Amino acid sequence: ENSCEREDRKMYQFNREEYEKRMQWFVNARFGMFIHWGLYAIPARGEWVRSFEEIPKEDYMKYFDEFDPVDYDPKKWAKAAKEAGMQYVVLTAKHHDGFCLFDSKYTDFKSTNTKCGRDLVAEFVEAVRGEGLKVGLYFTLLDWYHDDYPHYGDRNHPMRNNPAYKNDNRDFSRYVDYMHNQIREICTNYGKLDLLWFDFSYDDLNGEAWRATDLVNMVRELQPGVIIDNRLEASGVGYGSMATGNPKPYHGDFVTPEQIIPPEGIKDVNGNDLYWESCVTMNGNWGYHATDNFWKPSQMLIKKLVECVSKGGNLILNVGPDAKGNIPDASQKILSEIGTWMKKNKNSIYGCGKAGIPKPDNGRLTRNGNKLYYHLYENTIGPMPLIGIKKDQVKSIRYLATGAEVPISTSWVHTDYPDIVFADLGPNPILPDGVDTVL
Ligand code: JFZ
Repeated sequence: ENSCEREDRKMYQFNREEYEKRMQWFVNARFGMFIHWGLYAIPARGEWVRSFEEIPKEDYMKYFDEFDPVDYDPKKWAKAAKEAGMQYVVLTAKHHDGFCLFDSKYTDFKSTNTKCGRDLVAEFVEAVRGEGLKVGLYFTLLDWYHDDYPHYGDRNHPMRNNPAYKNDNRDFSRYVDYMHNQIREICTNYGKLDLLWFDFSYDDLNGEAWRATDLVNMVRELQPGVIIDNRLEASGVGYGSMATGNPKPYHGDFVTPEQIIPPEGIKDVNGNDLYWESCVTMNGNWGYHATDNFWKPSQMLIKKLVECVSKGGNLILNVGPDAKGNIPDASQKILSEIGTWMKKNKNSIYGCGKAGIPKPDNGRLTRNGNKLYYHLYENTIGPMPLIGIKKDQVKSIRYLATGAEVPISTSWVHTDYPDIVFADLGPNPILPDGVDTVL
């Protein structure tokens, strides 16, 4: 099927009301899990290993021959996500190496043709839905396996123009047909998908080079409620036309800052907030890496989640399961520590957004309607000033984790500040949760 044959299709038209409606769950969720998993879990040097090490196709095939994730049990992944307080999970159905975790009829390079013989995506979507979470699939626009893909696609990498990979018979249009066909399979064979995460555009490979309008029309027809990232047009950097006030049909629904939290949230040219999701790794790699032990502490990641919410965005935190299909112990530990905090403090995350008050110097603010959540990061000496909050706006103050009352201070100490509300955290205020105490 090509673009001409699709003329009868209903063309996607931007509709603000439908847009806000389909974004509702995503905005309320605020916290998701990214899973990067594929053949590259075997070399265990990250998902770019084939490109970075310039591994020829024949040599990479040994991982295909070996692939046998005996411990693959996506119910465990889904449970781990849920326990951490995450509300959606996105799995790499296909990453840049071209290996499909789903049973595509357009390639032999797929999990069903390995020792494991399973459609890993089918089991995944079922497991995630089983936990009551939203389900998403990541799908690469690049494909280092397909003979018609022009080059390795890393703008900084020598392999991109490596003459050894020159092939005058490449037919890019044939590749795009292949890509569209596989996305049609993804959108047809796995039930209702909540999110699609396409990755990524660069140089002249963006937008209509992928026949993106056509692609989005197809996706919207097959999956009417799905939300789509912005990388059919933009990449990790750059917001795309969504921010210009003149969005292209394939602008996507949300912006995808990568390994960064946008300093001041993200707005379009007219000053309206855009939907965004920071994608962040727990160590320094997306795919499993055997020797990367630079794990971010869970206390820090909790603060990063709060930072995203306080700036009006989401956080999708990554895990890279190993070759057997297990989430690494270090990631598991981080997830459960975040979960402990989330169990008590989730109301300051779900459904919350910007507070509309400047960030206080001792923490961050999130808001849900008329409830303000004060994430306190520093002890105070004596009563704690609630800067930016007017007296008549404060009805009561509670510790979110315990429900315990925090009296409004009447101490003589601060009579010099008649307009500031002080919270009385007691004579020797100690933050009960140590790190991120929410009032
Ligand atoms: C991409 C992938 O290459 C990576 O493996 C991972 O899946 C991540 C979530 O997304 O990373 C990118 C994509 C684009 C840029 C940088 C990293 N970019 O354009 O700068």
